[in-house]
Amino acid sequence: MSAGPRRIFSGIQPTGRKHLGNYIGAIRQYVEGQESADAGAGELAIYCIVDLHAITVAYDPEELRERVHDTTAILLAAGLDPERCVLFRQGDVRQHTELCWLLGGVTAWGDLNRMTQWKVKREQIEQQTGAFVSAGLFNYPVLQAADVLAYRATEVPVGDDQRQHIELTREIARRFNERFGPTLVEPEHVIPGVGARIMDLQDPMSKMSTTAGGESGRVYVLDEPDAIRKKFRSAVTDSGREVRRGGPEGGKEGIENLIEILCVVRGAGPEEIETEFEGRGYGDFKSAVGDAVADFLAPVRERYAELRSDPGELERTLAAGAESARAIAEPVLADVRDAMGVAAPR
Ligand code: AQP
Repeated sequence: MSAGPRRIFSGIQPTGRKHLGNYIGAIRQYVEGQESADAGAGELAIYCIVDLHAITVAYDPEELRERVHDTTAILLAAGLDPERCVLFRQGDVRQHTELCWLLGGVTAWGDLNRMTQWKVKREQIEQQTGAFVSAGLFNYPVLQAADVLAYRATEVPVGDDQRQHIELTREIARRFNERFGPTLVEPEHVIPGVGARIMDLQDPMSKMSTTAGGESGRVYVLDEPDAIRKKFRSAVTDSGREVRRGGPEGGKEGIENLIEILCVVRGAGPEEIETEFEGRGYGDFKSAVGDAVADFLAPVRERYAELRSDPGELERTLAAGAESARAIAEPVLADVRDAMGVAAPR
């Protein structure tokens, strides 16, 4: 189906404690999307806190509600403005779960079984005692496809780890349109050129992650400045002394990660940073990155504290967002039901 005006959609997990990778790879892009969407031309940015995805692994119901508020406050503190984007909680918009079921009819089991995130998470869970791997975890990418396709999104800003899921979303839309006629829009993923994969500070071969790796490798958006500086000072690098990217032979992934982080925080290019730190050694460089990140995140942390102290207002914001989201998604669902021949005809 041919796409309408630019429509941006992305979802984020209500883990509450978002890390620097989430911030640089995704949240920063959400704000840019909101800023660049031209409302006059019908362009719109839609962001969703995916509580329904969170229930696919072990969780506590009371805590989930709290973490949704944490994540909402982080997004608002980072610059999302409910007057200029649609911000809502996934569980408030039933169209997501309905579309997930309907899309199950055009999703290949084998495709889901090939998803890297499924394989990795399943293995992580199986290593725990009393491991329970839910069917929801297996179906996670179908719900993710429904999230995006329910809005006929044209763009999905995500970090590099979500590339495969967005490819599958495109495949599901294609298969649906071939089988039932042009109904859904195949979205493009938008992966930032710099900062799409921020690496763990203690294990620079692995991405910074909420569930894998230890606390010292992960910088939280809400960490105190001193904690941030300490984590960067102890970041794993290599036995060399030169602050420069490693090239294809590898071996300098730690330094490369720090250069990339500083590029994003300063809005600078890597050459500029390599020149500035020439001959200054790793200690100086790591301190400079820690200071820059602490300064970068401080205003977000301060705004967060204020926003998080008013859960009633956060709920009102989410409720208003859900109402707007339903108004966009329902006509798409009506088209999908009609095309598939389910439920009473319109
Ligand atoms: N290390 C990262 N670098 C850049 N972008 C990243 N993202 C995640 N990690 C990095 C992007 O952040 C967005 C929101 O992610 P999420 O909270 O929905 O969870 P996730 O993708 O599963 O990543 P997490 O938070 O690290 O959790 P786990 O431990 O489960 O992998 C997404 O756009 C993601 O690409």
